[in-house]
Amino acid sequence: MASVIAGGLHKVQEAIQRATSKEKKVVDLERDTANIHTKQPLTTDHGVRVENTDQWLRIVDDKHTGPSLLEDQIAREKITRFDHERIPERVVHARGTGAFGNFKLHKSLDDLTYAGVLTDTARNTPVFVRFSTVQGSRGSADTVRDVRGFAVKFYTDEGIWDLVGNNIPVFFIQDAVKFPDFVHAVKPEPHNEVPQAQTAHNNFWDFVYLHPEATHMFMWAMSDRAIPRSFRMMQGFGVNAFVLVNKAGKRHFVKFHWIPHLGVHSLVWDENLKLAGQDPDFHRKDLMEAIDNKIYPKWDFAIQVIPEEQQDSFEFDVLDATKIWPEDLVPLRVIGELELNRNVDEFFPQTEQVAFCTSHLVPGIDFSDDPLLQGRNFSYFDTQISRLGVNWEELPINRPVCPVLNHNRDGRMRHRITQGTVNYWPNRFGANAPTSFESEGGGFQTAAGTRVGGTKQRTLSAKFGDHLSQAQLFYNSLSAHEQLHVRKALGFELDHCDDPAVYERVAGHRLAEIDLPLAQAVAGLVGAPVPDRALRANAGRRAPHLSQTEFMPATGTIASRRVALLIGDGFDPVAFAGVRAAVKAAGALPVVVGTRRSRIYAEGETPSASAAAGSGIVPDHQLDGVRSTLFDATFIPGGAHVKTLAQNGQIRHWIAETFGHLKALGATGEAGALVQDALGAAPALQVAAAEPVEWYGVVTAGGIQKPENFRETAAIVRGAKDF
Ligand code: HDD
Repeated sequence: MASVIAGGLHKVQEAIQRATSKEKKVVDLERDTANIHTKQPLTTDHGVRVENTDQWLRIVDDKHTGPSLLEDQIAREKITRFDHERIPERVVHARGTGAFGNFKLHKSLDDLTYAGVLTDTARNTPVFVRFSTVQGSRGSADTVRDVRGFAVKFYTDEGIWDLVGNNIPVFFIQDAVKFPDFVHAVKPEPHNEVPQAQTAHNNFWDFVYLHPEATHMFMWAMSDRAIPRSFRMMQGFGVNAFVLVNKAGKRHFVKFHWIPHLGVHSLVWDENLKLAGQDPDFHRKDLMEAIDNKIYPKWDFAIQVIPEEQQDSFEFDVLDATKIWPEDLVPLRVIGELELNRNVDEFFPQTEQVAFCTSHLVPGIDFSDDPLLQGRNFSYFDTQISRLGVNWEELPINRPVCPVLNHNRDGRMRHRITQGTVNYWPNRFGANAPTSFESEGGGFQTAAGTRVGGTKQRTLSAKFGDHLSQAQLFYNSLSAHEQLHVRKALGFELDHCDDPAVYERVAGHRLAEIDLPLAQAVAGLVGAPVPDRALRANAGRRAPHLSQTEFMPATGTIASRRVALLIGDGFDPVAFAGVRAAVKAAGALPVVVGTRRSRIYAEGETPSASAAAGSGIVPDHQLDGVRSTLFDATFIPGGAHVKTLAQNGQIRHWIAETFGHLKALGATGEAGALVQDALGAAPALQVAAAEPVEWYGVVTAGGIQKPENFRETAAIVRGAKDF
């Protein structure tokens, strides 16, 4: 019998290994990629050419009517395949979008770990990142108030490392066994499957009231963090405490962070509500658009480290996922960079079939005893079997770029073919043996030498019991306008709860444990009894980097921002061309919105002459096709077109809405007066006198005008702030 110990790798594996580290996943996917835009004839799934896919085979009479024949195997194949196109959506994080990219380590962590991906600064590690919302179904809108998933699959030379995080650094629950209760409570209610993609309902707020451990996270979820402007403009957090192990076997606890180069930015709530209807794909299109335009989103990769022996040195338990490690106590170390630079070729086999597992670690990284992480390690692998089948790791998007060989066999849809006569270890050939880390620099070692002892109990350490300190810390650390937004978000959410047992207890009790003025304001808004005393002292402690206003790019940039240029016949071509060129030069995306999408003519151009001369502008959109909410800024050039624009209610609304959403508004020439006029008509909103008033300006060719120059200034300014 021939020996089963064959030398070398399969030729595809050899090609992958020969590729530069950046290209490894590209080469790996090529073998499963086909291009439909070819002259190749249409075939059945079994490869037979077909002559007709448009008419089902029938027996017909002379009028060409008659029954369809089951015999038509080609029609049956087409219909059957269609009938089975859907797979179960993810039980949470069902709606998402993804992209490929690259991870580059800048500073080796060889003092802390022997993981190649965290020590080898020469290598590039290909990644696939999937961003998601949590509550909504696959078809729900992007711009909802929700936590965003930030899941990163590293295709390392030592196997897959999945870092499955969120854009909020803490979690709702401490013990994984509570996850089904939590998800049932947050998802649409069981009797009517309402509401979709929202936490604004009785069950969610009932759950969080009954679980004080959820307080910290729900405060984050009520903040602007839960309504990001873009996936590209949010932080990511590994949330759980992991462990790094170095060559000497020393262990450190670690938390992982992603910090966006573009800064952390959010929409305002009114924009979210409108965008959910106007463009439910706003975030996924934003990511694809940026990558298509080569404005590749980037994040710094940073870690916080606590040596194992300092585990008990903090007020909080370092293994409690409802707690941050405040950065004044545990500073961040920036060690690398993530860039997303390639959109997927096809959504289903890539973004939908990608499957993450917290249990997928590479040697040198290990789990901590965080009780949430321990349970996650069970759940993810399990859910992938339900979604994709037991051989889900063979799918192109999920398989590693390093060789895979073991004695796991068979199961549904197995397609790897393993040659040889044995499928067990040890075997008489000594084939495919495990490798130890020490001798061959390979094998994953679980927490070598960790001693564990104790009694079986269903319990957590006493420090897990402090549920409110960090909720206060977070709220105290927000800027005044962020606090206002939290207040209004709570007002919105509890307004959607119609059971007094829910909104009265959250507003009157839970919030009074965090901040009395907050509790009073929200209780007043939602019709709960207004508390008259704080239920917990608030010493006003703050921590750095909890307010997102602290995450601005090092140098101000409008790169990748969408700027609308509004024009009608008779616009000023010089101002238009100048601003369009400047916007482009700054790396932003100018989008021309016209009163129609057919050619629009500048001042001095006559349609017939211009058409002949090939001039005029063909806008990207017409006014009915888009809304101000889809843009970060608007510019209106002067010119005779202003007369027409001024008579258009949609234009006036556009201007007021842009201003109300605190976006830059630019105008030259006659358009300045139009802007002033439209803003003078902006609705006056009531804001309590105690609230801080800031002013916002409008850039006109004449410089920045303070709002007192506008009619009904105070109302406009307060209205803008209050949107
Ligand atoms: Fe989870 C998906 C993030 C706790 C069970 N989770 C999922 C995804 C993200 C997170 C980003 C989507 C992955 C993708 O894009 O495919 N989950 C988190 C974070 C948590 C967390 C940051 C707290 C630190 N999750 C958590 C617990 C459990 C789960 C405690 C169960 C005990 N999560 C799942 C899941 C999902 C999932 C049911 C659904 C789809 C999937 O796994 O692949 O297994």
